[in-house]
Amino acid sequence: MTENAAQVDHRAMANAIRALAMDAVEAAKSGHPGMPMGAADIATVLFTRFLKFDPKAPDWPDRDRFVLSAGHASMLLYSSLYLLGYEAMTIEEIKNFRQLGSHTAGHPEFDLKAGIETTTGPLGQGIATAVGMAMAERHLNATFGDEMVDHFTYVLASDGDLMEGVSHEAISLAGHLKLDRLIVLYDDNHISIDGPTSLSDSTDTVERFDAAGWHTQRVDGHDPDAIAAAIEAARTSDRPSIIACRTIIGYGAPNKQGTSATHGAPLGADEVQAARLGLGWEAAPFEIPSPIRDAWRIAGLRSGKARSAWEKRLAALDHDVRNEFERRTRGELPVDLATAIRSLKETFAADRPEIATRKASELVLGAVNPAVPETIGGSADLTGSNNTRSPDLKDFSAEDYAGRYVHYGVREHGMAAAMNGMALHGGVIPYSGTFLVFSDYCRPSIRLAALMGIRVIHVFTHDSIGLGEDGPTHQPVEHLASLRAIPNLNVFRPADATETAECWQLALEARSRPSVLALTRQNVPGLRTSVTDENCCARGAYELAAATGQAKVTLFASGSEVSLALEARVILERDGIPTRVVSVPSFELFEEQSADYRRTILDDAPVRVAVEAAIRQGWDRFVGRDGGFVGMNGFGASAPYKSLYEHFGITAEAVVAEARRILDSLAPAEEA
Ligand SMILES: Cc1ncc(C[n+]2csc(CCOP(=O)(O)OP(=O)(O)O)c2C)c(N)n1
Repeated sequence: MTENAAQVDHRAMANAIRALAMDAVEAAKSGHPGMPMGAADIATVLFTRFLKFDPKAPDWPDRDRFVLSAGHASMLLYSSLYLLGYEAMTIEEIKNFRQLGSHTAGHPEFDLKAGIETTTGPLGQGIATAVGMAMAERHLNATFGDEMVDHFTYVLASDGDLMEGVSHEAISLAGHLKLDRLIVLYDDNHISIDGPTSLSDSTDTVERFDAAGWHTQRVDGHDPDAIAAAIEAARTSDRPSIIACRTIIGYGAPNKQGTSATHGAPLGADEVQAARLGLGWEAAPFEIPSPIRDAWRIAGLRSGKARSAWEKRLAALDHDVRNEFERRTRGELPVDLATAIRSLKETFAADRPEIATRKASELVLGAVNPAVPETIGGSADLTGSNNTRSPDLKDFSAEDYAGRYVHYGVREHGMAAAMNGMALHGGVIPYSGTFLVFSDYCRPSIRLAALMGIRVIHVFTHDSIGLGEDGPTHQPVEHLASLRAIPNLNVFRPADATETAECWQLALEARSRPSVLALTRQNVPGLRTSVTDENCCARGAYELAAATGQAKVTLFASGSEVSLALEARVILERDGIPTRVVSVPSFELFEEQSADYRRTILDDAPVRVAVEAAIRQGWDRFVGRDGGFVGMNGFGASAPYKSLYEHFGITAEAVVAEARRILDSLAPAEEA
C-alpha cells in the first residue's frame, strides 16, 4: 500500500468507494453494490477534481450541487461524503447503512448537513429535480451576478433514470432553456434489474439528448483522464451536457461484474473476498488506509479558498443587496407580504367580488409578486386558465434568466420536479399551475416535496365538476381526497377571494411543507364581510356563520360549496332549525389545532353534514360515520356546470334534505 497521500493514485481512491459500498451492503444484508462499484471512477474524478463544495459548510449557497439520480446507488454517495470529510457522515454512519435514524438510509434522503442535496430513489426524479436547481442557479446569477452565484449542477444518472418518462420532460426543458450549468454523467452500464437493457430498450440515448439540444460526449467510464477531459469540455459548453460514461456494473467483482447479479443484493462473502483480492484492497472491512483517506480529505478541502473568497465578496456587497441575498437564502419572507395581504383582504371585504377563486388568486399574485421578489411562477401551458401570471412578471427564458415566469410547456411532471429542485436550491419560492385533475401527473414529485419538507406551491385550478363542459376527463372527483392522503402536504380549498388571499399567505409562510391551492373555474360569491388581522384559514376549519341559538345542525363545506352551505343554512334557520356553517379550507391545519378548538368545531351540534363536489373520503373525520354527505359518488359528465350541480344533486336543497333526514332519524331517540 502507498505510504502517503501524495502517492495515492486515482485507482486506490476509487477502490475506497468500492470497498465501503461492498462492506456496507454486506453488513446491512441489503442494498445495491453494483452501481457504486461501477461508477466509482466517475464519482472520484468529479468529487476530487471538479466539484466546488466545502464539507465544513454544507449549506454554502454558491456550492456546486450534486444529485445522485439513481438513488439505489446510495452507498456511492455516502462513501464519497464520508471520504471527503462531511462531519455528519462518519464511518459509524457507513456501518449503520439502512438502519433506523442513520444519515445513510436505503435511498438518499435530503439532509444538507450530511451533504445530501435531495431525496432520490424513484428513478427519473433526480435528473428532473436537478433541472430546477440549474434554473434557480441561472435566475439568481442573473439577479445577484457572478460574484455571488456561479455554480454547476452535476447529476449521476442511470439507465433507469433515463428510461423514465419524466426524464424526457426534464431534458427537453433543460435543452430549450440552454441550462449550460447542468452536467449529467450517465452511468451507461447496459444493465438494469431484469438483465441487459437490450431486453427493453433500443434508444440511442446520446442522440436523444442531442435532439433535445444538449452537448453530448461518450467516454470510457473507467478512464479517469477521459472522464476529466469530458467534464472540462462540458463546463465550457453553452448548452446542458451529457457525458455517457461506459462502465461495467459491479466493477471489480470477478464473477458477478457486468451482470444484474451485482444490482440489488449483497455480493456474498466469497465474492467480496475475491473482489478485494482483484482490486488489491488489503484493508479490513470499513477500514480505509490513512494515505487514501488523507488523499480524499485533502480533496475535500480543495474549495475552502473559493469559499472564503466568496465570503469576502458577500461582506463587500452593498448593505441592502447583501441583506436581500441573505434573506432570500434563509428563506425568510419580506415584511411587506403581511401588509399586502391585509390590504387585499380589506378590498375584498369591501367589494365582496363574485369571482372565481382562480381569478382571486391572480389578484393575490398581483400583490404578492411585487412584495415577494423571490417567487418564480409558471404554468404547464395553461397560463390563461390557471391565472398564475401577474402583470409584473417577465418570462424566464434562455435569453433572460432574470425573468420570473416559466412556460413549462405541457410537462406537468417535469414542472413539479423542477419546482422541487428550485426550492431545494434555495433563494427562490416556486409556484406553478395546471388543472387539478392533472395533479396525478405531478404526484410523484409532490410526494417527494412533502417527504423532504420543502416549500413548493401548486396552483391547481378547475377543481371540480364546476369546470363544466370539458367533461369527466377534466373533472377531478377523487383528487382532493388523494392529495389530502399525502402526509405533510397542505391542501387548501378556499371558498372566496378573502380565503384565497389567506391560503396564499399560509402557503408562502409554510417553509417546511409544500402546498396545493385548489381553485375554481366558476365564479363564487364573496362571503367574508369583515376584515380581521387573524388569518381564519390558519385554523383549517372555522365557523363562518353561527346558528341562532343552540345549533342543531353543523354544515361543513369547502371551496365553491361553502356558499351552498350558507344558502342551506338560511332555509334551515327559516324553518326553525338552528344551523351553523363551518368553512373547511384545510383538513391538515385543522388537525393541528388544540383538542378544545377541534371539539368546538366538531361537536357543537347533533347533526353534521358535509358538502364538497368530490368524493366523501376524508369527510367522516368531520361528520362521523353516521353524518351526512352531499357530493360525488363517481365520475362527472360533460355539460354546463349549473346543470351538473343539479344533475348530481349538489344543491342547497339537497343539503337541507340531508340535514332533515338525519334530524328526523334522531328525533325518536331524543324523545325516548
Ligand atoms: C420509478 C422507479 N421504478 C422502479 C424502481 C425500482 N428500481 C430500482 S433500480 C431499478 C433499475 C436499475 O437499473 P439502472 O437504473 O440501470 O441501475 P443499475 O442497474 O445500473 O444500478 C429499478 C427498476 C425505482 N427505484 N424507481
